Amino acid sequence: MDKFIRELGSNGWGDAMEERIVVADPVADPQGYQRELLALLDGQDPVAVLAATPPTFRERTSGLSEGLLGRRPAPSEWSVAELLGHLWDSEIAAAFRSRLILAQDTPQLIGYDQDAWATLARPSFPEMLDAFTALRTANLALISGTPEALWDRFGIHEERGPTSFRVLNQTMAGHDRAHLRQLDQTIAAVRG
Ligand code: NI
Repeated sequence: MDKFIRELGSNGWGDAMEERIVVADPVADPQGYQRELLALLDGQDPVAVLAATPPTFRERTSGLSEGLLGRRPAPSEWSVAELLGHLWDSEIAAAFRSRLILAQDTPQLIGYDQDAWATLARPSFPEMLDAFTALRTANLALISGTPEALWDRFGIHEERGPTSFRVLNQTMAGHDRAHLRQLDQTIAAVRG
């Protein structure tokens, strides 16, 4: 998300891995990128998809050694731990943006440099997994507890324009699916 949804943008490490999952360049073609994430959702209930991700991530990574969790499949691709860190950062951003959309009138949804965030200090893998799970649970409470009539409230996304609460949730669910695929590929690659 160059600024906003630069998914491992063209200069970021992890770029190659993400490109295998999502074709559209998130910086050059943010609308196409969003369409691809929504296509990954494939009409499924975003709440169900979002709820399934933390336990799925936990299950697929249980038993992996610290060494494997931290191993990059290639110098330019994220490790499992770095991938979780990206989901954690995305969850923080979504938590803030969804609250802006619901509580303020057409707020600006400012971007962040995900590659720069990825360099910041993080908790250990188990702590981050617990934190991600807890924040996702809180965000799901917000989503589930928000009346349907409010799902069309929107903010102005820096790159994608007007973005409703509904589309934000759907995009996050598609983003989960993209990165769970990446997770499977990463685990297979580092196990060798
Ligand atoms: Ni991503």
